[in-house]
Amino acid sequence: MTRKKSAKTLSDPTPAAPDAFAASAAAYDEASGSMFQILAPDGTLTRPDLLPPADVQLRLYREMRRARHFDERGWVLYRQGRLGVFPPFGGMEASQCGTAAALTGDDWLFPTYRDTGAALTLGLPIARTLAYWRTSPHGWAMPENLKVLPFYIPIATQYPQAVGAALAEKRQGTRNVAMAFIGDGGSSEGDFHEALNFAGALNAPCVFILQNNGWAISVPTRSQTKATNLSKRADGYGIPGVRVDGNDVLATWHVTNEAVQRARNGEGPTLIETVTYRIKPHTVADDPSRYRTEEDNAGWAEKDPVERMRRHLLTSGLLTEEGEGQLLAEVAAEFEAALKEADGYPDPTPAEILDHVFAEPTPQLVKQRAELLAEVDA
Ligand SMILES: Cc1ncc(C[n+]2csc(CCOP(=O)(O)OP(=O)(O)O)c2C)c(N)n1
Ligand SMILES: [Mg+2]
Repeated sequence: MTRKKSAKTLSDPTPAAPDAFAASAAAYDEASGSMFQILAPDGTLTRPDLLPPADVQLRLYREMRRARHFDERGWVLYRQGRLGVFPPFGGMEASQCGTAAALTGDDWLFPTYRDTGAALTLGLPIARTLAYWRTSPHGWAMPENLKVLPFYIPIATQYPQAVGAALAEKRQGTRNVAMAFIGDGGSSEGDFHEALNFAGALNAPCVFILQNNGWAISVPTRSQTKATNLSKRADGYGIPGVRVDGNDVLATWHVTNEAVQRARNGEGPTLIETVTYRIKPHTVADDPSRYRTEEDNAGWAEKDPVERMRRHLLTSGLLTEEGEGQLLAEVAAEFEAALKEADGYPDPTPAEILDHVFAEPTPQLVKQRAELLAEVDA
């Protein structure tokens, strides 16, 4: 693949020029290694031998539909002033739901701000998730029966912490695993590399998901690193790395399921690069037309993970149009009930922002809390 070389550097503050290389091309660059795939973008099977049982296929579709519904309703609620700024993930459902669906409720999930689809798949209640993006404390504390960490906003910190959780499980003699998500941008942070080395050296039961969605805010993957196949970063740490079509939910589930089983069996960590695309803006408050072109986005709508799986299920007869109508109605009803629940939570109060930082507040926080309350009262 030939591509015009861009002179743009990371320190260049100007938006990407129209001739900047296309992130989409980078993600699917043939020279960077083939991707594992089961379901082609047109909904036909490239590996029919690896089709999971019908109940798994239907669950994967349902989880993607739940995630997409959240994403779509989230935009509307944001515009109505009923949800704060949140990072959309529409188009990345296969990358998030297919991977998280390989876990059970006894496993750990360390999601980033973009991984609502993964958290919902593992069972995080929708109402709690809405509360999180409303900055309500009801969304900060995760349910006690679930080992899902609050969405990480600081890039990459979750990776070494996931290794710690995995090692704790190992020491306790369980077969539970820890799964952590990170973006292409985050995979250039030191924490990412330290975590992989740490997990490899100590054979931690970890599954590392690296979602390569083509962009770290306005910086395309190709400008972030000279590496063209991020899964190969695993080689440096002696652990397996897999590059998978991140818009193929059968592929993401298959690969992750294998990695989870290996981790449970004491065979150590795996890095999975899911090659996908951030069709949407970085957050609902971002304007990507400032830094990327139609050419960058070209071809990605056709690779949509939900539509791809839908075609397959309808063709194979596992789903009928009528059955899908019922599924969508159930998904919508579940969301509206959760929204009602979230609407019933009391509004956050100013000092609560400090109340949940430490079990025992530090003297500085006590002082700041008093100052804050005095200011609010005035
Ligand atoms: C430690 C840290 N540095 C910088 C930021 C600002 N920041 C927020 S999102 C982002 C880009 C991350 O891109 P990527 O890892 O590809 O994740 P994506 O947003 O694509 O899901 C940056 C730099 C941050 N939140 N934390
Ligand atoms: Mg990214």
